[in-house]
This record gives sequence, structure tokens and C-alpha cells, in this order.
Amino acid sequence: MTPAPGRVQAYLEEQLRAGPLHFTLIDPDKSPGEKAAQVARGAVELGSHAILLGGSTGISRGAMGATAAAVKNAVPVPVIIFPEGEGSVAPEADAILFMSLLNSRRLDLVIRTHARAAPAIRALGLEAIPLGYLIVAPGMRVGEVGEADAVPRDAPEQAVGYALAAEYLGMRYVYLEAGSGAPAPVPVPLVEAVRGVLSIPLIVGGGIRGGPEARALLDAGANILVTGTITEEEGLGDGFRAILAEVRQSRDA
Ligand code: 1GP
Repeated sequence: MTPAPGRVQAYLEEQLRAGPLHFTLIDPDKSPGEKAAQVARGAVELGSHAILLGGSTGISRGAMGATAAAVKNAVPVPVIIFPEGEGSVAPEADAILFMSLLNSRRLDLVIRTHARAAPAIRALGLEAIPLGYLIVAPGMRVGEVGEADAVPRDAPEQAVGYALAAEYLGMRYVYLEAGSGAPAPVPVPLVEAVRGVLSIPLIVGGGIRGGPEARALLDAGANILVTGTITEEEGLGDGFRAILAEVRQSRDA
């Protein structure tokens, strides 16, 4: 029997019926506790639909938990852990992206860490969101640490294979990641090719720095845009607002 999607997945499915979404990624290491809560509050006021917590390597469960609690207290949208390992499993969040790094050469990032973490996730009652995570060149730090065979930017057929495999394995989302701080987002033709074959929602992140990039990715069929660096570097300024405006425009269309 397939388990019914949890509360956060049900919320996202409902929201996705009305159009694309935006998630704000906050690194609890760089913005702990109240600082993260403040960023989250502003982002949600501007229209962001969920807060992802993660980004740095080596974050402790205590630090992740404290920040998740502060953010949860501040915003009415889901607070979702974007994990980097077992230390990221904090029950204070609403859910955790249960993500397999599909094109990693490290078996622990494909499945073994998951096997170690799954019993704790179950015991804590944390909602696990099954997700296939695919690194596209340049991949930046996550590509290096994750020892990914990054999908070349001109090889959409490779991304299509991985994305379809993720769907056939029962994953509920596919995330195309160019890497945090990437000089350019995932290429439009690659997003179009994956969207063309996939039935599940497509998340795209890495290197989205303004309205035009957001518009191009939305037109290519991205269902959820993730941004992190822009708020770290520019706060909730014009660039961030322009991205949210494009998402809103697609929802209103
Ligand atoms: C990183 O996709 C996210 O995992 C966000 O990337 O920091 O470049 O916005 P940026």
C-alpha cells in the first residue's frame, strides 16, 4: 500500500494546482535562530511558499532544531529541512526532503545515509518528502562535496534519464540543481526537456538572481523555484522581489 502523502506534501500539491511556487533557502549556519526567522518572515510576506533550511556542511542537530523552531514560530508556511546528512534530522521542522543525490559517486548520498536516518525520521514523526536530486554543471560546492558526475549543461538527455528514473522509483519530486551561487541557472532547454517527460513536480535551483531568469525557468516548465544566495547577499531587495513577482504572475495567469 502506498502511504498517503503527509501534511506538507498535501499542502504543496494543493498550492501547485494554482501555479508555480517559490521556496526560500536559508542557511542556519549563516543565519541562525531569530536572524533566519526575520528573513523567513520577510520572504513569506513577499509571497514565498515555504522555507528550506540547509546549505552548509556539518550543521548540528541542535543548531538546525533551534533555527527550525524560530522560523516555524515566525511564518505560517511549511519549514522543510534541506539535509546534508544525519545531523540535519530535527523534529522541530515540518518535513525533510528525503533526497537521493542521483548522480553522486558516493553510495552514502544515494541511499546509505538514508537507511541510517530513516528510523530516526520515523520515530520523530518527521514527514519525509521523497525527492530525486540531480546536479547539473557547474554544480558548485554541492557538486564537489557530493562527488557528482554533474549533468553537462548541453546534455538534456542525461537529465531526462535521471528524472524519469526518479519518477519510476516512486519519488514525488525532481530537483535540478546548478549549485548554490552558480553563475547561471540550469539551462532552459534542459528544464524544458525534463518537464516534457515528467509527471511529478520539477524543482529548479542554483544561480537564480533576478526576474528574467525566473521568468525563463517558469516558461520552461519549472514548478518550484528555489533561491538562497540572493537573500544572503542582497536581502529582500529588488532582485528577490522581481523573482517573486514572476512567480505571482504565473499563478495569476
Ligand atoms: C542551492 O538551489 C539552491 O541548493 C539555491 O541556489 O543559492 O544560487 O540561490 P542559490
